[in-house]
Amino acid sequence: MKLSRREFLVFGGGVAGALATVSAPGPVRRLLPPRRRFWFQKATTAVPTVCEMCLWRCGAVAQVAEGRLWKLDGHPENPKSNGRLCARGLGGVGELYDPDRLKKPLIRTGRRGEGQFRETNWDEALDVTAKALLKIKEDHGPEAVAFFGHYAGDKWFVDYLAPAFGSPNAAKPAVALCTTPREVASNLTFGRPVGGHEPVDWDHTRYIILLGTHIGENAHNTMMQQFAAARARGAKVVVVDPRFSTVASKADRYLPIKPGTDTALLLAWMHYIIVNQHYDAEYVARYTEGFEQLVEHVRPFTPEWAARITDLPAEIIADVAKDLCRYRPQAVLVPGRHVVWYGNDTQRMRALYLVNILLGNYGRRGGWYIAESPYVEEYPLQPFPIGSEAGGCAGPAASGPEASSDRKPRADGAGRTFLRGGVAIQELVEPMITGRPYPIKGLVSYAVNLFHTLPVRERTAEALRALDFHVAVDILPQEHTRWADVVLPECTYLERYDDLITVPHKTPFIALRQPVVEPMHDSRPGWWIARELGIRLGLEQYYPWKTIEEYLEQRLNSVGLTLEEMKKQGVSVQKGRPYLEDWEGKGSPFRTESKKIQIYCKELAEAGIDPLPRYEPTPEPPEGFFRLLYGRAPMHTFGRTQNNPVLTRLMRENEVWLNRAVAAAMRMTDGQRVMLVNQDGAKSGPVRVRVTARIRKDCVYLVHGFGHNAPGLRRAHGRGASDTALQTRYALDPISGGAGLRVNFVRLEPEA
Ligand SMILES: Nc1nc2c(c(=O)[nH]1)N[C@H]1C(S)=C(S)[C@@H](COP(=O)(O)OP(=O)(O)OC[C@H]3O[C@@H](n4cnc5c(=O)[nH]c(N)nc54)[C@H](O)[C@@H]3O)O[C@H]1N2
Ligand SMILES: Nc1nc2c(c(=O)[nH]1)N[C@H]1C(S)=C(S)[C@@H](COP(=O)(O)OP(=O)(O)OC[C@H]3O[C@@H](n4cnc5c(=O)[nH]c(N)nc54)[C@H](O)[C@@H]3O)O[C@H]1N2
Ligand code: SF4
Ligand SMILES: [Mo]
Repeated sequence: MKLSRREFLVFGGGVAGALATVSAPGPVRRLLPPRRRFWFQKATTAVPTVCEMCLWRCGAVAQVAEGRLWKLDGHPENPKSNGRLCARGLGGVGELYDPDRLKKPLIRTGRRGEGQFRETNWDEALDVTAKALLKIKEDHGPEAVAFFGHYAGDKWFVDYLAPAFGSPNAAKPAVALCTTPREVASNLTFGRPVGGHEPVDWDHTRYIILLGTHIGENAHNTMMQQFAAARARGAKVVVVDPRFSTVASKADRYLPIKPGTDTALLLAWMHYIIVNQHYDAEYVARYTEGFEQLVEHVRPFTPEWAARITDLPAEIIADVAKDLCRYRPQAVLVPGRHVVWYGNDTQRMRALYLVNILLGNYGRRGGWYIAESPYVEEYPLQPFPIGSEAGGCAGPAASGPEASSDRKPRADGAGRTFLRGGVAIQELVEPMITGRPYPIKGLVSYAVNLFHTLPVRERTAEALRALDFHVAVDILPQEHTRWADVVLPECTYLERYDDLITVPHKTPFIALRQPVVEPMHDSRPGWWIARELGIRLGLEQYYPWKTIEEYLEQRLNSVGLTLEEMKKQGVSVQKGRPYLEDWEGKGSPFRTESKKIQIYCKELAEAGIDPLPRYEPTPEPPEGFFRLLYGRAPMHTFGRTQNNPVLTRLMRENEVWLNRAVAAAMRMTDGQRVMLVNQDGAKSGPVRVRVTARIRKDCVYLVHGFGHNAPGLRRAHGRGASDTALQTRYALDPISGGAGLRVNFVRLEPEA
């Protein structure tokens, strides 16, 4: 597909880059096809910054000329990018120059959801917002205003403005829909989080197992690079997935597991490794507690037992276990990231960790390294009235003191003591609808795609209808912005500073996001919006800094850096302690009570929960229905890039994957348009059918993020189907508060 000259002019050089999946940095000219060269006759300036086209946050280098961004490359020294960007990173140019962006502050004139607004200036928009939030605070207390956020800028709202305002209801809803179970399981087992950058020691591993996690479609840049390098080095790969994913096509073994049965497979692997005494006995004795209980626990879980549940041959289950032991400790089961699947997800993650532990790979070369955060001090602020403990998709944020309010409807306050950072989603919106345990009347939403991210859309709408006031800070006219009273247009990551990007890693590092061009339209950076709002809310004492430069300078000085230097280099890498040997004589890396790895989890036992993981079946699809599975496509991020002029050209809409034999029996043909209807009658589509042998017969598959119905997203509107629209149920993980989304079923109806 070729661009027209006009589109090229509008969207600049990023197009040339986006069509190649990755590109090395270098003189811009060399990377361009010769006939486009004339656009780049002028010299460009290279400005290092940080990509935010997804949450991985790679280092980027922007090529800028005459105030215009022409191209983005990967930062060569940033460990996240290692000189490259993924297709979405390259397509950041399209986000900056998307003509559909929010351009001016808006005030609602019609009913919520109607999308009727008038344009206004920043003063009025901020004054109206502050007045409404203060009124709610006066009438109901500060906790009656909730703050939802995601992405880097949520620091200014969820982690800063909310606790300064005094609201404990500061949440990153994406957490409970993404990583919570693996983080909670990791904290219970190792006393450490997994963290935003999965600490798999790709550089040395020889045997890799991927459960679900679909690297390559899940396009986290460095992980794709490291996976490819490991594979090229000869590492063996096993993929367990009901769908023959892209990465399955690179695997030595593909296990088409029955959806929802992974815990049984993991238990059988433990059984095999223990019964055959193939585990790392020295490691287990030295670093773990509770192995004896595990030996008893897994006795019944033979490969034959698991074969009946998982639909996989017992010999293959045993073979893989044998191989794992042959390659240990350079053998690793990768944690995955989106791990809210069926509701029993913390236990599945515990099971995955336990197999790794038997292989003795945590803290060992070729297994899991021990990730540490870089050292850098926070800006010295006077303490907030309450602590901030919201976590991000990338794991729990730095937690402050426990929130003092006993009137908080948060999951950790409601008896689920294991929940840190993640918030069970029903506890986010119920108080808005029912006023119980106390009312939430106001919402500040920052970069959360409420209607695409949260399941049970009808309830989200009900909650938004019930609010006294909703202010949305976004860059695009997404559906939820139509449900706001005030809409504040933020500028994109390419037009602003954010707080320092600090990454727990093998080599912990700090990176700087800085503007590469001036803010377009009447948009403003998040830090500025939050600060201006804070001052209008009477919170000046928490904003002793006047400019973001001043704030960043102070933080950087704490590690002997200056802003001037960081603006040039973009990144500063520190030394880590990735392996157990680096900890010899320096205390235990395991921050559990016993300072050992908890195979048997006492904390769970005390709470009356299985201290060792057990397989729990998930309900089967009713007759005529398929389980709805979903995942990523490499050229899109969630529901935020379907309008991106560059990325839309790479993938315009999603398709519903349907097994070939099933399609034949149903007389469905490839490319046919259908509506998807779920068990509760919710519909989405029309969407094209992709008839394929690459999926089991009991499920169908959609790429998440399509099926937009906001008219302002002119390119995305009406294209494809939305998995979220079909998720009218979820299975709550009782340990972490995560919401398992793969418990919805759909049937296909030919389009009328
Ligand atoms: N391009 C792109 N990349 C992204 C993102 C993006 O938006 N776009 N988002 C990023 C984020 S925040 C996240 S959380 C990650 C998510 O990416 P992952 O963590 O890799 O997501 P998963 O949900 O584990 O993987 C989806 C796969 O699980 C398979 N699957 C479904 N059910 C089962 C089952 O019962 N058992 C097994 N074994 N497999 C199953 C599906 O067929 C699909 O191939 O992606 C990240 N990377
Ligand atoms: N059905 C279903 N639900 C899911 C998932 C799924 O696969 N299927 N995945 C889950 C997972 S793993 C995750 S991590 C979450 C992701 O959840 P979200 O982060 O909510 O997903 P996005 O669609 O990326 O929404 C980002 C929002 O921020 C806006 N935005 C983008 N850039 C900026 C910016 O610079 N500033 C501001 N102010 N706004 C910006 C976008 O327009 C969009 O409205 O979704 C979860 N929910
Ligand atoms: S993985 Fe891609 S989109 Fe995400 S930060 Fe890196 S380059 Fe940007
Ligand atoms: Mo995620």
